[in-house]
Amino acid sequence: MSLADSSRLSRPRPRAEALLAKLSRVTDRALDRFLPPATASPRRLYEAMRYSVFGGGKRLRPALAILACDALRGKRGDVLPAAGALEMIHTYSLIHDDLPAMDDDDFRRGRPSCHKAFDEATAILAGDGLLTLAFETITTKTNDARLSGPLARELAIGAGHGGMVGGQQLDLAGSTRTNAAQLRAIHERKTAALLASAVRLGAIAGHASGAQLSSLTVYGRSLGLAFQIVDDILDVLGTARQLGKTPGKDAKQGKATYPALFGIEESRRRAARLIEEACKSLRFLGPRAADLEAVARYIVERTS
Ligand code: GRG
Repeated sequence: MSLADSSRLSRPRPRAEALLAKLSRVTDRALDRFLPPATASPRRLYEAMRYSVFGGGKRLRPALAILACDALRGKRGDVLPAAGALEMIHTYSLIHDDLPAMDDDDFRRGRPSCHKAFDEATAILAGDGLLTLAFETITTKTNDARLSGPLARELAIGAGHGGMVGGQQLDLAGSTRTNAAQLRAIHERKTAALLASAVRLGAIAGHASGAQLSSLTVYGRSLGLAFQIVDDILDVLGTARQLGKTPGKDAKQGKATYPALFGIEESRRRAARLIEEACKSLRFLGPRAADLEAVARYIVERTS
C-alpha cells in the first residue's frame, strides 16, 4: 500500500498546517538573528550550520514551545530563544544522525545531508556548533533573565544522556529482538523527550504552575511517542520525495519499529490513542487548547 492510498495519513489538516507555516516564519526570523552570518569566520562552519538549519523542516519543536507559551499567555520574548535553541539541537541531531558512523544517509530535508554538501569533519563541527549555540542563545537572549537557568536545564535534560542522546545509543543497540517495552523506551528517549521538552520549555517561559506543567508534560510525552510511531510508519509507506530522506531504511537495517512489531494498522491505532491522551490532558486550557490540539491531531495525519 502506498502512502497516497492511506486516507488517514493523506487527509490534509489545514488549520495545523497554516499554524505551522506561520510559526515557521516566526522561528526562521529568530534563527536568522541567533546564528552568526555565513560570511563570518570560520566561513565554512557557519555556512554548514546555516545550510542545515535553513534546509527545510517543519519547525515542529519551536511551534510546540511557542504554542504552549501562548496558551498560558506568556511573552514571545521569553520563548523565542528557547524555540530557536530547540531547532538548533534538533538540527544538530539530524546532522550527526546522517553521518556514516550513525544512520549513514546522504539525504536530509530533500537535499544532500551536511556531510555530503560539506565534509564529515565540518558536519561534526556544525553539529557541535549548533548544540552549544543553543545554550548560548537561551542564556543570553531570553528577555526575563530569571527564566534562562530553568530553560537551559530543561533543554539539557531533554536533549542529553537521559533523553535524546541516550535514546540514540539504545537505538544503535536495538534489533529485531527488541520487545515492545524496550522499543517504547527507545522512542520515548530518542524522540519524545525532546518533543516533551519543547512543550515544557513553552510552559516554563509562560510561567506555568506545577499542575499546568504536569498536564502539558503528559501532552508532550504522548504526542512525542505518537510522532515517532508515525515516523516508523512513514519509513515504510513514504516516498523519498515526501520524506526528504531515504525511506525503508529501518527494515533494511533490521531495526525494531512499531510496524515491524505490530503491523501498520495497529501502529496507527496506537498513535491515535496517544493523541487522544495528549488532547485530554489539555482540558484545563479550555478554548486556549485549540492550537495545541490541532497540532497534535496533525501529527497522525502528516505525510512528511
Ligand atoms: C552525539 C554523535 C552524536 C549524535 C547524536 C542524538 C542523535 C545523534 C540523533 C537523534 C536521533 C534522531 C535523529 C531521532 C529521530 C527523530 C526524528 C523523527 C526526526 C525527524 O524529525 P522531523 O520530522 O524533521 O520533525 P524535520 O526535518 O521536519 O525538522
